Amino acid sequence: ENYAKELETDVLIVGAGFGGIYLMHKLRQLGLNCKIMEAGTNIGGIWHWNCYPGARVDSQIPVYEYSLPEVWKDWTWSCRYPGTDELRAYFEHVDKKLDIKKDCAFNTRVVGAHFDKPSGRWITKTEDGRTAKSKYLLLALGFAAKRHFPDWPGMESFEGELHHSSFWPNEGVDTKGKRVAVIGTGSTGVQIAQETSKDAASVLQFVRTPNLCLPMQQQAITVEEQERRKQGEYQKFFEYRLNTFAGFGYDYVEKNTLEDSPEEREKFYEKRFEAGGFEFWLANYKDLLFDNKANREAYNFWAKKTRARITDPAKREILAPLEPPHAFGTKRPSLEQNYYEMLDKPENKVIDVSNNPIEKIVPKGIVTSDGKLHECDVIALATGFDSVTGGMKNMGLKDVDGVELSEKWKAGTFSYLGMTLNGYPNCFFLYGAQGPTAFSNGPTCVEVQGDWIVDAIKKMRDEGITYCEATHEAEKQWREKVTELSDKTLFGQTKSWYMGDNIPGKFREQLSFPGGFPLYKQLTRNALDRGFEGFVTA
Ligand code: NA7
Repeated sequence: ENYAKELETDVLIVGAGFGGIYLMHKLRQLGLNCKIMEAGTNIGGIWHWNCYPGARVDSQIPVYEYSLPEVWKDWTWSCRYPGTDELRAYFEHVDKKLDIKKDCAFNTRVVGAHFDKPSGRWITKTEDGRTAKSKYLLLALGFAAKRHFPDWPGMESFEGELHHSSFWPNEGVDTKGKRVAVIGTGSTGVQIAQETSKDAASVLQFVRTPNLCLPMQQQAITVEEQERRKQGEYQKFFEYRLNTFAGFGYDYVEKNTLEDSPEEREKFYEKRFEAGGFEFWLANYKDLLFDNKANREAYNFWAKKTRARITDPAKREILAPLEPPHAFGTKRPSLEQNYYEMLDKPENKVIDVSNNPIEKIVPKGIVTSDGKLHECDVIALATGFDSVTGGMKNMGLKDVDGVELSEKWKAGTFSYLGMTLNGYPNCFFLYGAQGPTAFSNGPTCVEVQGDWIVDAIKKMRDEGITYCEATHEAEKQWREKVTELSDKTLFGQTKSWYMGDNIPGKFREQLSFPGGFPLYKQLTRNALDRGFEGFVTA
């Protein structure tokens, strides 16, 4: 039935990751018939695709999982930051508990969708010519649904193996004794470099912007400890995470950086840094991301710590310069495990491509603009994604007037509440444009937005509303809100995927809602409580 040439359902969800699964589970409880279309061959979203060497989540458990007791009660992890295999096993557990797969059509790529006004139905088309009719269309694509491949000439001529991180072969790539080039220093590049260095002859790390990595402080966790924490502590923790700025298990402290003496500050930083994970980023002084002077203090501390780990002076200047490449935390820090010690080894190379960009790929390796050939056997493109908006712009979505979303968003993104669009009645999306997305923990974000979407659909049903469309006026105000909040922060100063800078030609703007969960929840709740404020309903 899921693969019928013409499928009819109350709710069609696109994407079977954290977001799509949550929506299906909650909407089934309302008695709605739901189907998921998923391009991959299994549930798991990004974890279905991510199998590059060392792939591991950068948010500690239990923050990176569903708060649903029927799921967490009998699931245990082996460590604070689980890797792909464990995350995939988690999704199998989720399926066992929530019975998701039976309503999924896998290998099903959506290539178009439009709202048919006369019938009040969304018509969704797949790559292989099937269609689905649904009352609601829900988009749960994740923020990284479209890969970014640089357009260097010669990629096909490379004699070795070349893969984008999110298309890494499931069976793996043999890197033993090979020269492995890693392009990119985001979380992905750092993990690939660390992992492949274990058996590679050498790692060549290409650095356009050094990542201001934080120590992961990976730790095993016993089943006993988790069972103990489940008695009361977990429930409170999940409630707490909904009320933190970024939906993690910690939050900024109610103090500005310069209020503390240099000694107190040093102690404070030391504690946060050594705790590992994002604490130094998200549980720092509250002005870290708002004030350049405060930020510089944090950067100086980070640089001191990191520089001490690199003995090679040239590498030290590239990876942890005295002058910050950008304000600390305005690009997502990667979590590292001995990354700096690994790169410091003489056999591994650090290649600065900030002013000497990669020009082409040739059979033997990578050529930079100074004409130098960097010979290698494997190339890992850890070059990221057309983040946040790329996925939705790339699936043939059309508004009620037949205008493509890619056209609507060409010179700036407009949404209302980061979940709805003018011209797209009865369509909702999550973990995407102008939601808390980039500044949030994924599972927290999909639960907050998922609950809102489910409540909106329930309200429509209870009030006999069959048509619900955001106004353009409401979109304009939401965009202003996002911009106004962002302008108070330091994010706009830095070139990053948060601002759309990583994709040549992409419109530069704040792509996510940077106001934190408490404010986001309040604003989105208001819209519902005030009777679909900002929407036209019928
Ligand atoms: P990211 O974080 O977007 O990182 C991509 C990296 O690739 C980044 O270091 C880029 O440098 C680099 N890049 C991109 N294009 C080029 C070119 N043309 N030349 C050299 N280097 C280039 O992607 P990830 O996959 O690591 O992580 C994505 C998110 O997934 C991450 O934030 C987590 O939330 C999970 P740049 O920094 O732009 O100079």
